[in-house]
This record gives sequence, C-alpha cells and structure tokens, in this order.
Amino acid sequence: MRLKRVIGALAVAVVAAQGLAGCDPEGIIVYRDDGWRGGRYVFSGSDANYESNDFEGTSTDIGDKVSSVFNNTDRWVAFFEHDTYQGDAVCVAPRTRVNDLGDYNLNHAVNQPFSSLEDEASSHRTYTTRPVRWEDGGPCDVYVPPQT
Ligand SMILES: [Ca+2]
Ligand SMILES: [Ca+2]
Ligand SMILES: [Ca+2]
Repeated sequence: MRLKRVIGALAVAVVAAQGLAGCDPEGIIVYRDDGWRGGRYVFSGSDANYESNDFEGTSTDIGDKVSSVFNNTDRWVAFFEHDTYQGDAVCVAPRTRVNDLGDYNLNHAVNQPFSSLEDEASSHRTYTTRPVRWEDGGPCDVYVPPQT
C-alpha cells in the first residue's frame, strides 16, 4: 500500500517535470517577434532554406521574418543572412537564447553603419563544436556565448 502511494507520487512528479520541459521543445526554435513571441517554428537540425517553412498554424513562411531564437540543443547553431549558409552569420551556443537578433551588429557588412539579422535569417547550420570566426575563415560574425 505504502509503496504504491510512493510510486503514484513519483509518477505525478515525472509528469510535472515533462510538462515544464514541454514549454520549449527540443530543437532550434525561431520566433517572429522579440522575446520568443509571435509565431514560431521548430527545427530538429540544419535547414538550407527557410522559404518552405511556415510559422506554426499559419501560411507565412519564416524566411526574412525571424526576430528571436532559442537554440535548445547540445550543438552550436549558425544563423545565416542568406539561404544555403551564405552571408553574415550569428553563432549561438548550445541551450542559449537570443532575445532580439537586432541587438547584434554584423561586422562584415560593408558600407553600413549597423546591420543585423533582424528579419534577415534565411538558413541555419548546426555544429558539434564551436564554429570558427569569420576573420579566421569560418561563418561567425558574432558569437552569442553559452548561458549559465
Ligand atoms: Ca527549409
Ligand atoms: Ca527584433
Ligand atoms: Ca535573408
């Protein structure tokens, strides 16, 4: 009797923990608005072209409309200005959120005082280790460091 009650309590605790984790699915989550709001889309891996991916429950594709992201994976993710992993990129550490892509200046945009990935991201790629900086031949203009 007593054991059954303990098992019952454990089952309730497990369900509660899953409920919390379920707020943010595992994956690379992109959002239309700042602060992880508006429509969202969840990727499980790399995506070379956002054009055919619509915000959940809409027919609006996410290309050039993403404003905040949550990299809820154990890999690094580089978000690119253009499709097929081209152009400027913001590299986001594992399990790390970006509240507003507009906050990050892209340093290899020439002839522009300030440019960002705000409403510009068109593809992203995942990396098992921290990718190389743009200055050193890698994709990353900007690093968003791991969150503690
Ligand atoms: Ca796609
Ligand atoms: Ca924004
Ligand atoms: Ca773009």
